[in-house]
Amino acid sequence: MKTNFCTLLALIIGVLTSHRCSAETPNIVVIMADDLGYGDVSCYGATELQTPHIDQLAKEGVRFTNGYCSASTCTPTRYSLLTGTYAFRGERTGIAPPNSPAIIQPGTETVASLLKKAGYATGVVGKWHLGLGGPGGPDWNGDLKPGPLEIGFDTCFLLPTTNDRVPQVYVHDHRVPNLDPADPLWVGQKKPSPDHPTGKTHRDTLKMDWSHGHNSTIHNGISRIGFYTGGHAARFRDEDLADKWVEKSNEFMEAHKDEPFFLFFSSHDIHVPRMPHERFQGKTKLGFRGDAIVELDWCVGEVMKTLDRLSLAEKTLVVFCSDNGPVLDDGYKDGAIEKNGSHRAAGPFSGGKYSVYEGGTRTPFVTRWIGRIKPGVSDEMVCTIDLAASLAALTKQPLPNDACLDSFDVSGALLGQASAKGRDHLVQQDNGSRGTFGLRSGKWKLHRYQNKTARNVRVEQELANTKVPMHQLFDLSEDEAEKQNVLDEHPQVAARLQKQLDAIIEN
Ligand code: NG6
Ligand code: CA
Repeated sequence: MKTNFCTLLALIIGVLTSHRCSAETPNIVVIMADDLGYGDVSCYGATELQTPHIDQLAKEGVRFTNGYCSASTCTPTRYSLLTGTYAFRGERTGIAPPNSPAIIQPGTETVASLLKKAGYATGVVGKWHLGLGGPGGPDWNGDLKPGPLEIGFDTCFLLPTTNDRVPQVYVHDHRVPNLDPADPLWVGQKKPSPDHPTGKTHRDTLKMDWSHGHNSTIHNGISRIGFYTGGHAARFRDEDLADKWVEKSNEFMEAHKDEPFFLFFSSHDIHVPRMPHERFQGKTKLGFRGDAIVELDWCVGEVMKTLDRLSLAEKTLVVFCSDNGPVLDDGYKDGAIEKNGSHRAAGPFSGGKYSVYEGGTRTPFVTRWIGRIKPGVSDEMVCTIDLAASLAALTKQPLPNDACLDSFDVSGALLGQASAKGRDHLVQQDNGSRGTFGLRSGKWKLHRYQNKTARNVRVEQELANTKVPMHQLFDLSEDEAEKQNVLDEHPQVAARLQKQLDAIIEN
C-alpha cells in the first residue's frame, strides 16, 4: 500500500516536473554566411572546391533543399532574422550605409531578447550591418548605442557595417576598442579634404582594384564605400577578420559553457572585399572567392571543434545559413568571374544576390543537434525569418501579439521530425521595400517587379540586368530555374498569388 502510494506520488511529481521542464534549452549557435550561394558548398553540389566542415555538419544534421533567407541582400535578411518580421514592414531596412543609425529600435522583440527571457546568455560576433546609434547615427568616438545590447544581446563583438564600407574597426559592446582619443575616428560621405587619397586618385597603389563603386577611402590597400580618417590604432587588417570571429566566439562559448547560450556567429565571408587570410589564399582554383569559402568552412570547423572540446555537441542546436544568394563581381576585380570555370554559385537556380529569382534567397540551410536531430535531407520550406518563432516555441517563450509578425513556428521541421511541416508560402524581397517581390506558394512562384528590371539574373556575369514584365509566374516543380514564364497558361493561379502577395504586404 505504502509502495503504491509512493509510486503514485512519484508518478504525479514526475508528470508535473516533466511538464514544467518541457521547454528545451539547448545552446543555440546560428552561423550566417554572407553572400554564399546554394551551389557554393560541396554538400549542395559544388565540385570545384570542397567544404568538409559544412559537409560534416550536414551529414550529422538536416540539410534543407528548400531553405531560404528572406531577402537577397544583407540588411533586410538580418532585420528579418532578428525580428521575425518582413523587412518591408520596417523603415530604412534596405542596405545600410556606413553611418546608418540603429535600424531595429530598442524594445523590439528579437530572437536575442526572447532567448534572454528564456535564461540564455546572448552574444553576436561578426558582421552587423543593422546600424548603430540614435537618429544622428553612430558616435564613433563615444558610446555606440543603441545597438545589439539594446535589443537583447548581452554582448557583441562586431564589424559594424560590411567590410567594403568604412570604417575598418571593431565594435565591442558600446565602444570601438583601442581607439586613441588623440586620433579620433571620423566617418563621412564626402571627401574630408581635397588631398585625401582615394581609390580614384591613388588607384595604382591598390592591392586589389575596384570594378564599380568602392573607390573612396583606402585602407589596407583596398578602397571602400565612404570616407574616413583617424582611429588608426583601432583599425584591423581584412585578412584577420575570420580569425577574430573564431577567437571571440570561442571566448563567448567558453565563458557560458555551463548555462544555455545563444551565439549569432555572423561571418563576413564571402562578401567583398574578399581578402582571406594569407594561409587560405590560393587554396582553390576559383580565386579569392573560392578561398573565402574555404576560410568560412574552416570557421565552421573551429566552432564545431570548440563544441566538442567543451562537450557541448549534444547540447547545442547549430543552424548554418546565408544572408543572400551569390554574386561574382560585386565591385572588386578579384578574379571571381574569370576564375569561375564550371562552378555554379547558385546551384541549379537562376539569379543571385539582388534578385527575386530563387538564386537570390534559396541558400544553404543546415541544422544539427547531435542525439536529438535525426540526420537526413528535408524538402520542407524553412526560412531564416522563422528562427524567431521556432526558437521561442522550442524554449517555450510566448510571442507578444505585436512581435515576430511573419515568423512561423517550424521547429518540428528544423529538428527534422518526420511528419513536421515547414511553411507553405514565403515572400522573397530584394533590397528595401521598393516593390519588387517574389512569392513562393507551394510549387508556384510569382515575381512582381517595380522597375521591370530583374537585377543580376545571371550571377556568373557582372550585374546582368534583364528587362522583364511586371509579373511572371513559374512552376518550380517543373522549372526550378525559372526559365519558363507560365503566367498566360495559368491566369487564375497568377491572380490568386497576386492577391495573396498584396494581402501579406498590406497587412
Ligand atoms: C551595394 C554594393 C555592393 C555591396 C552591397 C551590400 C556598390 C556598387 N555595390 O550597394 O558591393 O556592398 O551594396 O551587400 O557599391 S550586402 O550583402 O551587405 O547586402
Ligand atoms: Ca550579404
